[in-house]
Formats: sequence, C-alpha cells, structure tokens
Amino acid sequence: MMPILYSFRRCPYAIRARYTLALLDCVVSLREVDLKSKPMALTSLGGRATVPQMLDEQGKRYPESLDIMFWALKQTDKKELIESLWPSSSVKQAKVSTWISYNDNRFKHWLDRYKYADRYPDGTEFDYRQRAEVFIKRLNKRLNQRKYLLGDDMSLADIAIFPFIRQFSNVNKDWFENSEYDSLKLWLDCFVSDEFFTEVIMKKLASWQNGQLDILFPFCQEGKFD
Ligand SMILES: N[C@@H](CCC(=O)N[C@@H](CS)C(=O)NCC(=O)O)C(=O)O
Repeated sequence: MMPILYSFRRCPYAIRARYTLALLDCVVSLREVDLKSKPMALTSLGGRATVPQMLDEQGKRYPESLDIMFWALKQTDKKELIESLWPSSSVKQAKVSTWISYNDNRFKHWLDRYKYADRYPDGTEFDYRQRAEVFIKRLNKRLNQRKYLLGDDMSLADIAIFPFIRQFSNVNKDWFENSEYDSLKLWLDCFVSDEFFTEVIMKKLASWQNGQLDILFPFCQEGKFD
C-alpha cells in the first residue's frame, strides 16, 4: 500500500509536512480533507483526527506533522539534504527543536489570537500582534546574519516555521510589508514565491472522496527533484 497523507491545503502543519515530503521526494497518496466534514476513513482512525495525518505502507499511523517530517527523513538516501535538514550535531539538533517548539507552543498561541482577535475579546488585534512580534523580532534578528535559521542551509526549523509566518504576514499584509522585519520578509519570500511552493505544495485539489483514484504527491515537476 502506498503511504496515505490526509492533508488540508492551507493548514500550516500540513504545509510543513507536504514541503518535507516533496523536498525529499517521498511519494504519498494525497487526500485533501474538508475539515467541516472529515471523511470516515480519517475519523475512524480515532482520536482528534487532525491533519496532517499519515499512514505508511504498513498502515502505521503518524498523527503529527513532525512525525511525518521525521518519517520522510528516514525514507531518503539524500545524505547532504538530511545533514542540512536535521544535522548530526546534537547541538544543532537542539537548536532546531528549540525553534520549532517555541513556534508551536508559544508563537502559535498569539498568532491564533492575532488572526481571530474578535474571538478573543480580552485583547485587541494590536495587543495580540505585539505579543506575536516577540518571536517575529527574534527570527528577524537571527536572519539578519544568516540566510536560514541555522546558517547557510535550510533546516527543518525553517520548513516547520515558515508556514506560520506566512499566516502571520497574511493577517495584515500592508502592515507586514511596511514593517521593519526585512530579513524575515526576504526569508519568507524565498519560500512562498518559489514555484515549488506555489505549484507543488499549494496546488489546489478537490476534497477526497472515498473510492476515488489515488492522487500521487508530489506532483511531478520537470527538473524539480533532480
Ligand atoms: N499538532 C498537530 C496539529 C495539527 C492541527 O491542529 N491541524 C488542524 C488544521 S491546521 C486541524 O486538523 N484542525 C481540525 C481539528 O482539530 O479537528 C500537528 O502538528 O500535526
């Protein structure tokens, strides 16, 4: 059985999983999920049934985006890319994990409030943005001296975090464009303006229906996966 990936196009967790799978050329059968009407094949797995969610060839379940990213790393023999994404140095691994953990556990909290300030009347959009900017400032400072968060090469930290910064930038595009975070804007733009992102990672699909033919992901792009 081909690995199955339940995904939702705009979900930042799903974006980072798809990005890693595609970068490492791991082929999966992609099932786009309508979050308001999740397919039974997904809900019957039990638990929260969030996306992304993957089942490997043996039917083993990977319920978290990070699990999927690490699974992808194990499938490939692209040694240089592995060393860049998840360096063998334990110090660098700790750095990658710390950045991701700050993003997932703290930044995401304020991002949600900034995005949906009307649902959180204890504060204003401005307040929430200011709280989120603590992380934004740190990222920008880090990227002032480096192309990527760990240095010259892209790591899992960049891939795991950029989809959330994309969401942050989209809440108020004018404000973000006019903000002082030039290094961060450049870094984000490198990801989101690349055809690999627009044509492969973010390609639109209709919601998956039980019984339909497999849609293989990544969608082959000439020259992209050499
Ligand atoms: N910790 C999970 C979070 C995934 C998550 O929260 N996904 C959202 C979409 S962005 C979701 O599935 N929401 C629907 C739900 O919770 O039922 C991961 O890393 O994969």
